[in-house]
Amino acid sequence: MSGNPICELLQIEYPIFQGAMAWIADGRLAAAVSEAGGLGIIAGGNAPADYVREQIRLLRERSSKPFAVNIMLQSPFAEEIAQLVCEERVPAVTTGAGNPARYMERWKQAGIKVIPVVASTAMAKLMSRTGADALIAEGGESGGHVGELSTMVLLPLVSDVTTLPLIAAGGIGDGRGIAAAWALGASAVQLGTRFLTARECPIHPEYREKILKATDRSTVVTGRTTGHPVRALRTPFTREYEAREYGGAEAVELERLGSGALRKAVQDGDVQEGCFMSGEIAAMFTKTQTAREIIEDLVRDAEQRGVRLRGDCGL
Ligand code: TUI
Repeated sequence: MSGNPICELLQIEYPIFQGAMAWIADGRLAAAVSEAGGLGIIAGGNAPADYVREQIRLLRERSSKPFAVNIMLQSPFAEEIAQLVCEERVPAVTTGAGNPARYMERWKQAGIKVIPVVASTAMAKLMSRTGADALIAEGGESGGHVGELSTMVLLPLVSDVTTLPLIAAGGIGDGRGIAAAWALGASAVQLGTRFLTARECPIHPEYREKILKATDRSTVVTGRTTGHPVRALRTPFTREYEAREYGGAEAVELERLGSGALRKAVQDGDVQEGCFMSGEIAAMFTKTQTAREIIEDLVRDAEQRGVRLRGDCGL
């Protein structure tokens, strides 16, 4: 049986990525996921390069398995983190919220596997031409900064315009989602919201409680008028944001309101002013587990639905 292309590319056991959640996905969470056989990803978010260097160090103290660093391309520190990953020889980079073309050659020369997030077929074509090793096709069911298309539509359309291996993201929570992702053309999955429930995930207990209590109507997308739509749990913050957004507020006022709100949720559990980013799939999760339990659960569940994630991954 031929191996899974993503497991072969990254030398990982299971084709399961942990989403790169800004302020959340640190070296400890990523190490736990990589140690369990998935791909742990450190989120650069809006943090400076020194923070990312420290997280890489923390991860390497805990795991010698492959991992990735995610670069949020709208970060003021994107350039310095782009350089740092070369110096640190990180095995793989994922990117989000923009076009990483200007960094690709540098990363390829450093031997880094490059896996951009795409939210459209145009970006998928461009990234295929520019030398990406694989693509994460992320649908608007996901949490945080979202594109316009749903995973159900984006995946097969992207699959039609590229021969690169695809990682499906957005709306995946269990083996059913994995089986669906395979049917749509993916050979790996990325889950963010499910890893918010991991014991190793460094979020405020209030944040975790909100995720565990979420229902199917709990998330909302704000910021469409600014060009930076964000999906988060419905809270006083999103209600205030919506009131201003639909009351005709300028983008700068909205950006000011949003700035720092994610950090307030993650670190302070601030239920009034925090922005609790979350995917739609939060409604599916009712308990905390270790990262290893989550991965083992996903592998078992996918197998029961006819998708084999172990044993044929080329290791
Ligand atoms: O990037 C994400 N999700 C994120 S980033 C983030 S950090 C943040 N913090 C505070 C406020 C706002 C954001 C939180 N969540 N996902 C990956 C993703 N990338 N989704 C969509 C895209 C994307 C969008 C446009 C990728 C490429 C793209 O190309 C635009 C272009 O330049 O043509």
